[in-house]
Amino acid sequence: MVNIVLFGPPGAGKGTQSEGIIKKYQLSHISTGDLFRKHLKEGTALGKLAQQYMDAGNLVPDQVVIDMVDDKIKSDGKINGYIFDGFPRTVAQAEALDKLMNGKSTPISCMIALEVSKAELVKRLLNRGKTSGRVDDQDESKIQNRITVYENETIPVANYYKNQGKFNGIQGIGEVDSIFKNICKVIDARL
Ligand code: B4P
Repeated sequence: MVNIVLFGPPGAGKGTQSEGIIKKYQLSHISTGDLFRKHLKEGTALGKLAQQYMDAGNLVPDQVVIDMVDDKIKSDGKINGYIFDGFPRTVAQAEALDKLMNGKSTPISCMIALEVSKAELVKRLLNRGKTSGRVDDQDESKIQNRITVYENETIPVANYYKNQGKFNGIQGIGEVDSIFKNICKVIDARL
């Protein structure tokens, strides 16, 4: 069992790289962003609550995110492991995840952090905004806010995993396939 936290700023390529990782290692994918967008599409109360935060580029409150992940994990059967994509985004979420996974005797194996410059992030997200229909990708000031929120609230999560000796930084600029190969090297070393 291998449990991976895929980390990085908005637009770093977490969703993009998750696709290849899930296929290769047959892992269960938990993307909190995707889960919220599914709730939004289905018009659930959780979706409506999350929308106001997401559209502005702010984080959804911790307890809401933690409860949603908790529910998802409890409903899973036997699996090879998890890839957590876009979660945890705060130290409180990281602590809750540790509690959850340690309680199942399947701790987090490693964090893989995609490193991408701000200019490249803004370029990618504005470009995705042309076709994604995502409100948070269409306005540069919202994108800047997401990056600021990342710097203030999410970067401390990297230090949390550094202190546990689980942090692995990967250059996130370049061909998707070559970034994927570097990610696989980190995962293979943990299998
Ligand atoms: P997320 O859905 O997690 O999304 P993201 O940060 O926008 O993007 P990601 O890094 O996955 O980028 P992608 O691969 O798509 O979050 C959205 C919102 O949900 C948050 O702002 C927040 O409000 C809420 N939320 C989610 N989780 C939460 C949590 N735990 N706590 C609180 N709130 C939470 O890549 C982006 C673009 O780059 C794509 O167009 C892609 O094609 C392109 N790209 C990828 N790799 C590339 C490469 N190597 N070269 C060139 N382009 C590349």
